[in-house]
Amino acid sequence: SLDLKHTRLFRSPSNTDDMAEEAKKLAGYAAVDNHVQNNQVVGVGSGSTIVYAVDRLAERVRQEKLNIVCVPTSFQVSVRMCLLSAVLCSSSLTPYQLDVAIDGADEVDAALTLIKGGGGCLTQEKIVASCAKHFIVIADFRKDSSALGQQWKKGVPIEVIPMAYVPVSRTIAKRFGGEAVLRMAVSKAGPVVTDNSNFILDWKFEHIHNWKEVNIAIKMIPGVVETGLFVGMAERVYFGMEDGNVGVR
Ligand code: ABF
Repeated sequence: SLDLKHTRLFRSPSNTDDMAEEAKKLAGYAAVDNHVQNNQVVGVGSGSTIVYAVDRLAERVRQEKLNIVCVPTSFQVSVRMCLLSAVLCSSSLTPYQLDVAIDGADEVDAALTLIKGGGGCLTQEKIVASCAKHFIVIADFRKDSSALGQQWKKGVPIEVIPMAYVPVSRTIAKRFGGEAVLRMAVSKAGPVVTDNSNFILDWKFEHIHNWKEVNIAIKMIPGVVETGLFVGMAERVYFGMEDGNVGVR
């Protein structure tokens, strides 16, 4: 079997400090060990934290000969999962009812409301999370906040149909304040295009909102595909902490 443990294949760039990497691993392993059993359909998100959960899932599949169907939301994760353990990956939500979905987040507040999409993926992740009996989130200590915006300063990602990004941006700023900025590719060659061929607006909000109400209101704006606000969806969040422990909320 391929030993990819020491590669940085699809892992976060080296600028993430080792403490955070270890914290991500703690959270990923804890979520898989506490929530994945044999004969399950498991949804898996994207990002760098989820890679550790994928590694642990693959390790358990091999060691315990688990029968798992994985529903990945990113090509990278499905490749890694297949390479590591030849887990059956379903490319679509044919198993519409998942037993558990595990995913990362950009920030988690006291009510377990999440900001997701900082990595450009949010819509398919929200769909997979919505189809799971249990949605489990994994994060390092830097994501653990008492209120959204406390640590994550890049705003709420909102996926929009490309032709509508200007009116959506203006409507959000007019109704809720702050500004919703079109996310540009690192090369500045043009806007970031999501896995669904849409654009992303990053809404830099100015104060705490009633996220349940705001999420619905933004979703209703014509042209909005999905918001990066996951309200009332996370059942449990595992935080890898700086001291080597795992916090659970
Ligand atoms: C995905 O990964 C996104 O929804 C979220 O923005 C990102 C978190 O990435 P990381 O785990 O690298 O912080 O779940």
